[in-house]
Amino acid sequence: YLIGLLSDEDFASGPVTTRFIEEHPELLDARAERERNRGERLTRYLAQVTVNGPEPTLGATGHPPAAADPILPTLPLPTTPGAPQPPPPSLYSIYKSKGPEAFARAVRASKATLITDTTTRDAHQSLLATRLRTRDILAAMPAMRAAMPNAYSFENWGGATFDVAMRFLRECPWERLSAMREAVPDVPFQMLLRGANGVGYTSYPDNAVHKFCDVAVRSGMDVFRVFDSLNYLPNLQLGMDAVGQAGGIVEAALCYTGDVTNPVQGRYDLDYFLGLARDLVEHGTHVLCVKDMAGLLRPEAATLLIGALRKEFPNTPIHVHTHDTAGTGVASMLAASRAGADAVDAAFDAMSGMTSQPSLGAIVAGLQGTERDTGLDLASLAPVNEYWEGLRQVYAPFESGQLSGSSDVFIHEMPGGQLTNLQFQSRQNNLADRWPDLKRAYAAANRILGDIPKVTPSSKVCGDLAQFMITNDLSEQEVVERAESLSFPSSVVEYLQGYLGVPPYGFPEPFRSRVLKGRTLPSGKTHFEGRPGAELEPLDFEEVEADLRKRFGERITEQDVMSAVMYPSVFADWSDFVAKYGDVSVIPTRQFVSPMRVGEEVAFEIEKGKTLIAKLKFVGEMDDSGQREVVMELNGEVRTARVLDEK
Ligand code: 3PY
Ligand code: ZN
Repeated sequence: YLIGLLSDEDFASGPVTTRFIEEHPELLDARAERERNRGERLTRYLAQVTVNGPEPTLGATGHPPAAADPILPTLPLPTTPGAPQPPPPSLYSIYKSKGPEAFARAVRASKATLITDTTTRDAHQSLLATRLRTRDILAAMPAMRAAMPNAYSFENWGGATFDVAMRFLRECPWERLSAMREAVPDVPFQMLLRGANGVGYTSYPDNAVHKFCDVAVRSGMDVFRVFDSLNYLPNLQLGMDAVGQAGGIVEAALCYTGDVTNPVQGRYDLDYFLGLARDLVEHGTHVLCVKDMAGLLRPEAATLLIGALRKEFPNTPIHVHTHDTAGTGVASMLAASRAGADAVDAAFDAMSGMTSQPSLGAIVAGLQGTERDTGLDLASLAPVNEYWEGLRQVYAPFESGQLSGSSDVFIHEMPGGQLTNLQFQSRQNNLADRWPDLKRAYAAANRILGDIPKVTPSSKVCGDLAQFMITNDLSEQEVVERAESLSFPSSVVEYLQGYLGVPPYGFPEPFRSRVLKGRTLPSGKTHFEGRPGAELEPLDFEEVEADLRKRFGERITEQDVMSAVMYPSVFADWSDFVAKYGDVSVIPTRQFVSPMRVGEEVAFEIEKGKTLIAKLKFVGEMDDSGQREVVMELNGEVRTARVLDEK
């Protein structure tokens, strides 16, 4: 209670005497009451999971999490006397003291190939349906910091993590960001920003994207990888401007698709990518990223593309991102490094491979002793990797079931995250036998849509069309011929209406005209002419905040406002959940995803220095109203909850 009291405003600003406590016993009571309440709500959650399992939307399969806890990695921090020191100054301190341009110069000047570790964003998004929880990420952070003090960055936020945190994990994405920042005060953090789509799936008003970036920078984000799912320049420019004006490091990305060494029908050839890169550099990107979201950048293609970019942009840092879907990732990143890339993405070995990023250890070993040596030490990376190895087994309920790499990605071109997600969904819906058909339909859907880069959200359009074709047993030819009479998924119609922008080689005709026949936008036009976000009214954030306060109380923060702007109904649903169960992010993952057994005990910190120990004592028979009595001991006190058995 005393720790809590110290943060009480009256107490902190007033004269510090023990009489204060005597004079305000109600403060102690109020705090005790709040804690009791918090314990009560968390017990209710544990009881609910014990009777009904985790929320069905969490998507946990029947695979039980491993019984053993992962071994916490401990490595001496650079601040520990005698610990190995990174070569000063760190990239983070350069950025903070001299700005993004100085950061870019330092990256360009580095002989070492720099590494971005993606374990805490894209790797788990691709392998574990984005389900890594904050507490497990935080447990690795100090050791990651010690093992990789001169990383280009830790990619740990944005992309799907924002949505999934609230929607499924019932956590606050912003609290995750500040907690990570506190744990790692000196390595750049990186996020994935979907350009004009922010961290969502559709265009937001311009001021929403600007404000989001501003709040993100102030909350601890540094490098923003900005992409657009159609490589549509106006969308990209909006995201770049938003990051730049917020003071972040702009890393504009060209989304790689096709095969630059063997362009089909003259599309996605070297001229296309160089042209786009020129536009991004002219628009002032600090760093140029080649974003190979599906793992299509073969080693020869990396040599050609990165070599050409290096030659044309000698002063701009180049950062390469890939997925290891077919198993070519390490070879491609080594080729990219040789061709002049300054930084490449990798994931800790245990969280690498297949649809994730290539293995960090393999890349480090591959460059060891060369003039582009990463400077990372395999022995220091090992304890962190062991942690991820152990932890991944706790997340067994979220594995996609994929056992190996698969080179048919060069045919269907599905991005890493989507591939595992669709495979997972096929299994959940008992459609595993249709999975090969779905992949073929995806390739056909891409041709129908005009052969587009496929990444969130254009990849969803392609996936929705493929599923529509499978469900309705439609061939590629039938989809085009019968386009006027079919009721397509809304994402397909909206894509054709220009909601995502304009694809690189234009919209497919006559398919588009057929689908749009007789349809109009709210504006009365058949489709958007340019950047769709340009037609959206600016948001009034004060109004949004006032509305949220009315609905959810006074605790609404600036960050909450941005969460609600990005995902209004997800935010509302999450707030209702928190009101009912409290902050479940403190519960260890095993008990979060799987029922406790009678006699099992779990301990967790609800705040620094305050631990709760919950023990399951008894689960009763179902009564006439379908409820079960669940008896728990909470720090020795008996608590009883009645839970409706929904199974
Ligand atoms: C995302 O948008 O979340 C992606 O990971 C795209 O590659
Ligand atoms: Zn990716």
